[in-house]
This record gives sequence, structure tokens and C-alpha cells, in this order.
Amino acid sequence: MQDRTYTEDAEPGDDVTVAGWVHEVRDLGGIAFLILRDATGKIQVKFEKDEMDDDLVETGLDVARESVIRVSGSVEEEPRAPTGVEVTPEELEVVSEADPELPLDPSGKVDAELSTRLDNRTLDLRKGEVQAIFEIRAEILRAVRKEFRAFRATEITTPKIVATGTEGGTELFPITYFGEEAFMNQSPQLFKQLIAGSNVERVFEIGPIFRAEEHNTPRHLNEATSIDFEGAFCDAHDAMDVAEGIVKAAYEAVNENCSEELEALGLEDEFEVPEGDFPRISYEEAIERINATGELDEQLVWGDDLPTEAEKALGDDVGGHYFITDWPSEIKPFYIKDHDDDEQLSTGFDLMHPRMELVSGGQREHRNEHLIEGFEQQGLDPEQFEYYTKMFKYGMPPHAGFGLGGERLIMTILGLDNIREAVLFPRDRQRLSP
Ligand code: ATP
Ligand code: AMO
Repeated sequence: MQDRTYTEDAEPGDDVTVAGWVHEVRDLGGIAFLILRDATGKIQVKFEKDEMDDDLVETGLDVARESVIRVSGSVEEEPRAPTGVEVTPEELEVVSEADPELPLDPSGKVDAELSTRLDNRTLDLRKGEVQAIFEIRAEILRAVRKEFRAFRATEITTPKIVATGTEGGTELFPITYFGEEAFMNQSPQLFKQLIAGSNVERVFEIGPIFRAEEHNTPRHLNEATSIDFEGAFCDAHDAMDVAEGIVKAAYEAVNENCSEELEALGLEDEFEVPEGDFPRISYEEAIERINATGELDEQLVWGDDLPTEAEKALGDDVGGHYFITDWPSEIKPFYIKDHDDDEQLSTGFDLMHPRMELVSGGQREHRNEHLIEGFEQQGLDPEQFEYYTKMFKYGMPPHAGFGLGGERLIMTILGLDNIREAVLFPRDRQRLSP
């Protein structure tokens, strides 16, 4: 690493070399200031024109905003400086000059459209509030990993290039794999089950999922980060306990470790960790409550999937996170187990934030003959899934798990309007680069 001091570590009395981006230059006549910004903050560089070398002053004041510079000098206390200290430069080097025509303003004084921001992510990330989102994202993923370890789960990674889809045929991205048809994986579903059926027992994965969804909404991506769990000898309620623990751990970590970032986002006063247990509402009760709100033009009947306005009505009614349990079997995938005493009723559950669905999960069908029947009922060819079903012949324990949308978690925790704000380089219908 090149020898330099982070701006946050520059203390009065030090001789330092700081390096970073030119945030702003303010020329007041006899005196001028340059604000230098790096990953840790900002520092003021002072130019007293009569007392300093002309070349040095000229270089410092002519440099375009967002150029990269390196400054060596002494640090002094200065209460009027933004951070209480300033550097009097002895040397100043322009390391990389910026074009003065910037496509967006990293100081944030001029708002930019989301698409302009995403096309220029490097410049966009120079804004404190944008950097804060990704610092918080990293902290959430750290906390999630730690929490899974506390549940004795082992982190795995599974293939993203696969021969068969699991979450519905229309959402698959086809690719060519050495002349054969293959797909980008929609979910680690089958792989995580195969490993939960080994002695490893409990697994988690944080990785990309690919969905060829045609629609363009503020909460769908075509490449998203899924936080998956699967545990042997777990039922749906155990999996709900883990999902609830993971979501709460994420909020707690942000609350405890991200105060500066919350401040950068203006959330320091309103940020709240969810309290109490998340209610577990059966699908049947959910549709009754939704119908009772009178918010829907048409009453829901048993067997309907919940449209977005129904989720919203129930979310407003409940007022916090909640589970919807015991969904009708026919609207849940083949791998979800039905209740033993009622095969119309599945063990599938969703965890909802008032704004949107965060998690889907359930207990899995672990009985080989029932699994084969389930494939047939959903019009899938069990032979294509032989690599999966055959392992159910050699001792498959009951197991359960879930998938949690990573970006939806970040989006709901921070109240972001658009899921694209929670990804560095989002993939959507219109966006394949950068
Ligand atoms: P699924 O794909 O099975 O619905 P999901 O995991 O993608 O599950 P969501 O996307 O939150 O979870 O749930 C689907 C919801 O999205 C449905 O309630 C549906 O009404 C809504 N939805 C789907 N397409 C659109 C769209 N183009 N605009 C707005 N809402 C949509
Ligand atoms: P599901 O398809 O419901 O379930 O996905 C699980 C969670 O992933 C998130 N998610 C998405 N986020 C952004 N953009 C998308 N296009 C998108 N699609 C899904 C949501 C959703 O709740 N195999 C099951 C999980 C399981 O049963 O373990 C599955 O994939 O937050």
C-alpha cells in the first residue's frame, strides 16, 4: 500500500501525506481552501496565497473537481474547518486529472436520475449516502453469516449453470453449454436440499439467482442475491424461527454498527429494530383479514395467490413483519411438503415486510414416492431430476428451509424506493451493462 494517511487519522501536529479526490475548491481571495475526500471522510487543505509557493497554489486551485491528488503537509487544529483540522500543504501532486464535464455531481448538490447514477456508478459511489448503502449491505451480510454460524449452519456455494430449473419454466435464462441447452440457476433449492440430506445437516448460501422475469418493478431484479437456508430435522416452524432470527440480526447489526452510515442516509432518528415475535398468520386467516379491509375490488377466495394490493392491505393491517403460513398446496412448488392430515394444505410460508414479500420457505417433501408424484402433478418430468430424486432413496431426513431476497432485505431495512439502489450493477430488462 502506498504510504499515506487516511483523512480520519490526520491529527494536529502530524506531518502527513493524504490522497484522494478534489471534493470542492473555495477561493476567497487571499486565502483558498480545497476539500480533499477519501474513503474515510474529508479534510481541508489551506492555501495562503501570499505566503506560499505560487506554483503550489496554482496547481491546487486550478485542478478540476474529482481529480485525484496527493498532498503532503502539516496538520493543524482549525475550528472553522469542516472536520476541525486542516493541512497546510508543502507538496501537491495531481495524480489523475478529471474531465471538468462530470456526468453527475458527486457532491450531491445536483440530483441525478437513477439511470444516470447507475451508468456512472464510480462517480455515484463518491456520494456519502450511496457509499453508506453499500457499507450497510456489507455489514448486513457479515451479521447474517455470523447468525447462521450460531445456528450451526455451514456456508456452501452451488452451481449457477444448471440443466433444469426449479422455480417455473418461464423465468429461466437459457444458455449454451458446450452445444447443450443449459440455464442460469433460479435458486439453489435442489442443491441445498441434497447437502442438508448429508451429515452436514444445516447449510446456508449467499449467492446470485437469475430470474428471466419480464416485468419491470421497483422490487424485482433479473439477477438478485439470495440468502438461502436448509436444515435437516427442521420443520416449517423451525425454518421460520431461523428466518426471523436472520432478519432481526440484520437490523440489530445496522443499529449497533452503522450509526455514521444511518446518519449519512438521514435515518438516525427513525431507524428501529423490529420488536417482539413476528406473527404467524395462516393463509386462510390472511384472506379473511384482507377481505375485511374492504381495500380490494374483488373478494379473495381460498386458492387465490395474493395480488400486490392484497399484500399491501394486509401489511397495513398488521403494521410490521409477519408470516403467512399453510398456503394452498397447488400454488406452492413441488418440493414443498403438504400437511400429513390435509394434502390441500402445504407447509409453505412467506415472510412479509409490510411493503413486500421477503422470504419463501417451507418443509420439504422428503418421501421419494410423494416427490415423484409432485413432479408429475406440476407437469415436470421426474427423469430430468433423477440426480436429485435418487438421493431421496438413501436416507433423506425431514428438512425445511427458506430463501430470503438479499436486496429486498436491504431495501426494506433502509426504506429505499427502488431495489436497484441496493445493488452496485443491477440487471433488469433495460440494463445489461455496466
Ligand atoms: P412469485 O414470483 O411467485 O410471485 P416472488 O418471490 O417473485 O414470487 P413477489 O414478486 O414479491 O415474490 O411476489 C409476486 C407479486 O408480485 C405478486 O403479488 C404479483 O401481484 C406481483 N407482481 C408480479 N408482476 C408484477 C408487475 N409487473 N407489477 C407489479 N406487481 C407485480
Ligand atoms: P422465491 O422464488 O419466493 O423462493 O424466492 C425467494 C425470495 O427471493 C427474493 N426474490 C427476488 N428478489 C428480487 N428480484 C427477484 N426477481 C426475486 N425473485 C425472488 C424474494 C423472495 O421472497 N426456492 C425458494 C425458496 C425456498 O423455498 O427455500 C425460492 O426461490 O425476496
